[in-house]
Amino acid sequence: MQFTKVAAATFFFFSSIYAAPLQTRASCIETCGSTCYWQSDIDAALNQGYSLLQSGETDNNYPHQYRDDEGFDFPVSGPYYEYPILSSYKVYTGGSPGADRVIFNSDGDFAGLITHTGSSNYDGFVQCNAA
Ligand code: 3AM
Repeated sequence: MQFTKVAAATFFFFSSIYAAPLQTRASCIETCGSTCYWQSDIDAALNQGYSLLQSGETDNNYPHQYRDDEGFDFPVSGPYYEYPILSSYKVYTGGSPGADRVIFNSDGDFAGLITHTGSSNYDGFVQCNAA
């Protein structure tokens, strides 16, 4: 009896530790490469990029205009701007931009997520996918 209780407690302890990373990303909505982002990650990246755009500032040259040479069909009109969204889920404030970008327009409307990961050209982009 005592052994069963200890075994059960041990099981629940380890299952809670190992399940935690899965649970914390369970609300992700869009996948770029192998990274799935929450709505809150996207909002945070967009807000940072748009606030820099409004103040005319940049971090490591971001945000900058995205010309949409790929011809993606975004639901809002341009001109478009790109800002890094990081696979660490931290807000970008300079340094390596990684491969993933949030695209927004001059009104700060969300246009989409795109990524260099999976593009046939090194500098090219593909659209991220619904989770
Ligand atoms: O700012 P963007 O992403 O439009 O061309 C890419 C990038 O332009 C390339 O370097 C430019 C300036 O940062 N680049 C940067 N990170 C990259 C990555 N992870 C990348 N190209 C491919 N993969």
